[in-house]
Amino acid sequence: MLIRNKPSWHISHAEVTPEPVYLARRQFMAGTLATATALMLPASLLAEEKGLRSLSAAPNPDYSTAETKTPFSDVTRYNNFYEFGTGKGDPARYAHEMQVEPWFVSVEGECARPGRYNLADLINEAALEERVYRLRCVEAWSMVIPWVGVPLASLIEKFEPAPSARYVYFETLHDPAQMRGQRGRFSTIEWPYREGLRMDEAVHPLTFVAVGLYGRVLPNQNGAPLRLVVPWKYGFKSIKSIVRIRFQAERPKTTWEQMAPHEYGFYANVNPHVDHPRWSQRRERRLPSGLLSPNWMDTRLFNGYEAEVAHLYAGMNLAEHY
Ligand SMILES: Nc1nc2c(c(=O)[nH]1)N[C@H]1C(S)=C(S)[C@@H](COP(=O)(O)O)O[C@H]1N2
Ligand SMILES: [Mo]
Repeated sequence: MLIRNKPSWHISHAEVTPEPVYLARRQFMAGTLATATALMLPASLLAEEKGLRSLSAAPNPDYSTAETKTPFSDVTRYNNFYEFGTGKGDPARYAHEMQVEPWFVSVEGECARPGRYNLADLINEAALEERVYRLRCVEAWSMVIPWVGVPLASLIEKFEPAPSARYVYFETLHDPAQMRGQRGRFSTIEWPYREGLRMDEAVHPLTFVAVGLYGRVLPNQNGAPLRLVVPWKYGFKSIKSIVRIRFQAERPKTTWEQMAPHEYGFYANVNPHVDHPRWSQRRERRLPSGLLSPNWMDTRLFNGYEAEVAHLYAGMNLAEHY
């Protein structure tokens, strides 16, 4: 007998699982078989990863979690980078339209060495390290990503900030010709994307600037060629494709805080006890996550970096300064 209409629950893995998650699962299965892994990987995925220049970086176990890493395919296909669209797949689809070499960073404000720097002269490739950090998005999903880069403090010291510089401000490239999300009147954000840190947060040893991930240069969708990584704060603080750094006395106006101050604060420290007005922050979906294995877990204060960073906020009411 020919059953024309399968019952609704009779669906294959591929149908219920978002494609990146499905591909990642195949990759994982291949790994457990331990042989001929490459044969089971989708050719396109391999090509994508191989197409990126590799970077050698010394693993830094002191600053790395041993948690299972989120596969390359999820890290590079499920992104927030509104300059290329608001869909999670938009950055992977369109970020190749951005030219990342050469790349210049303007350094301004209260420091002894302002100027327009060529990124190639700012990052010493021999000093690169790998750090495996958790990344917790304010939207309640998270990943574990092996970043390649240097501590932000090592970059900041080159510019010799003045004692009056209490904050560091960052800006992303604003170029509608290369960033389709910045074109037209459909864009919701007032560009460029802006972020900032208090100086003590900026020079904290956990605060990192990434130029790569998974041992390769950063894919454009992840914020090439230079992006911030602040692992104890919600992902929106980790600004991508940085072209401007300014040292200043006043607290900078940052993109999400300006757009919706009741929902997104300047501090944006990961905190399971302070809910977003429209959803709970108590738990998070660790990617890869699918309908059959959503992979929910408890969110930790300061994203699990409490021992390292809690002192920065001693005496502060975290519900008030969210
Ligand atoms: N310029 C810029 N930086 C950005 C964003 C953005 O839209 N534009 N999104 C932020 C958000 S909300 C998150 S969660 C992270 C996502 O980084 P990933 O795509 O590398 O995982 O980037 C952050 N940095
Ligand atoms: Mo985010």
